[in-house]
Amino acid sequence: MKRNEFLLGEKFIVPSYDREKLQTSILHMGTGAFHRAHQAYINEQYIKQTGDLKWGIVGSDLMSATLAAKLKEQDYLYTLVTKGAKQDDITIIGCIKDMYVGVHNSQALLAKMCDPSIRIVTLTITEKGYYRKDKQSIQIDNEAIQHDLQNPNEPKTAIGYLVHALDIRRKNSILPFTPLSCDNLPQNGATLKAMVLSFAKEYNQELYQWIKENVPFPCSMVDRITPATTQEDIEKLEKTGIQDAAPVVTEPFLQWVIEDKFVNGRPDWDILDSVQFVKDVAVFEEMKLRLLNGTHSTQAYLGYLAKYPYIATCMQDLSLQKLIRTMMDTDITPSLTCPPGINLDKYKDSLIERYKNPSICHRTWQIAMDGSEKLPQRILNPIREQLAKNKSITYLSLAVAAWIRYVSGIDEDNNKIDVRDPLADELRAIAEKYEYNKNINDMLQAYLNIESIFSSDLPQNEKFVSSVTSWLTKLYEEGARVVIAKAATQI
Ligand code: CS2
Repeated sequence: MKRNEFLLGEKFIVPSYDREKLQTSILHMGTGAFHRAHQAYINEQYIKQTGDLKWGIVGSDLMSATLAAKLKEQDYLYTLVTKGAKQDDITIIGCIKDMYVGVHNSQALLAKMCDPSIRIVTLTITEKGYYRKDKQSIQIDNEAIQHDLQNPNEPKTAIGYLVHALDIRRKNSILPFTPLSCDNLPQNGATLKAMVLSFAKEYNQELYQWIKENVPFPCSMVDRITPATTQEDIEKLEKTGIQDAAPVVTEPFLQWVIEDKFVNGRPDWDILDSVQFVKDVAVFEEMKLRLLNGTHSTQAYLGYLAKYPYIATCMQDLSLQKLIRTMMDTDITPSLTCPPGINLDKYKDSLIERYKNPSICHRTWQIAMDGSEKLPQRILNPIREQLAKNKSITYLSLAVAAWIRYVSGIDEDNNKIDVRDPLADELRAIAEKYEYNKNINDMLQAYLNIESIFSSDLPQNEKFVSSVTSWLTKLYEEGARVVIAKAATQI
């Protein structure tokens, strides 16, 4: 394939704007499928519609060179396949112009972040990339964080890069960039700020003060269901004549709600209907994190146990579909404030429709990853709020029980589950120690005693503990499919 060109049938397809002239002012950390389906797509549309060539993207990957190498081969162009229930749309994205690999050359990435041309640093580094100890503090004793405190020129973590790059910009009187978190965390901007400040405080008091006074950390809510690309996706695309080693497959739905707080300029992404700049993102974030991500995780654990490979398969089980829709109404909605301009009933119905999309093969196993980092904001915070209001926690507790059953590492046919989680070893060891279902009460207590997940309040809440115990017992005795079916008949 010729560089800078994509072969489609007999024609070469390239973006309609002059890519040579595109400047790069955004640096993105964590250039995975989600970023390429969401922010990069939005940015591409913005460039096409406005002709503004200031806002190209430089990608980065902190951990692996694999994707960067594939993209480099095709001059960073890639195909975005949008799969509707009826038809596919194909867009060639050109706004990522280059990519840095931290693990190979951290100095080059750091230097790029200090370049005055970089005005925004966006992040999709997943929940565990924030090294949260609690709301305000970073895991200061973590090996990678310690490494970054001691090696300012060669950081490893995103937080390390941000702090050291901001420090160099401060010392050279370069305007800071705006760090913009695009991860599924509550108050993601405030969380990023807290972790950056917690690190900076340990590193240099003056820098800490400067960041506090000069760097805004807008929150944002991001949404587009984007499964990991498979070999099959690549082969299917090849049949249409497009050779792309790194395409992305996504759904039609798209939303980005951003707090309007930038220090060094920003594109008017909101010329697109799917983007909004607002004063307060919190209500949007909570709605999405609980209604979408919370029910996604519930389907991931229950669905995996029930042998449903994809979210769309979960939705084919009408009992599970009913349970998830009811969970949204009874266990989640009472904990929410309705965001302006949103009709919650329509939003919930549309989530079910999105989950049903048969062309999106979103594996339950993929969503089940990193549950110890996801559960608190998706499931446990709503549980706390529902308990305080004396509202239902029935299905939220079922989600917790299914997670415990899943992280035990053995499925209902006694096969090993490939549990991917920073705490995977610890989680499996608990199940082994209590011999799985032989000692459910003690085993459950041991799980609930993991403070970084459940804090100290939930293990002491009788209603919560008894509800999870009862579901976990049923999951072990009857299996996930029966539990789902019986629960649905009681709705
Ligand atoms: C999913 C999200 O993998 C997961 O945990 O819940 O990636 C989800 O698909 C996105 O947040 C949708 O916007």
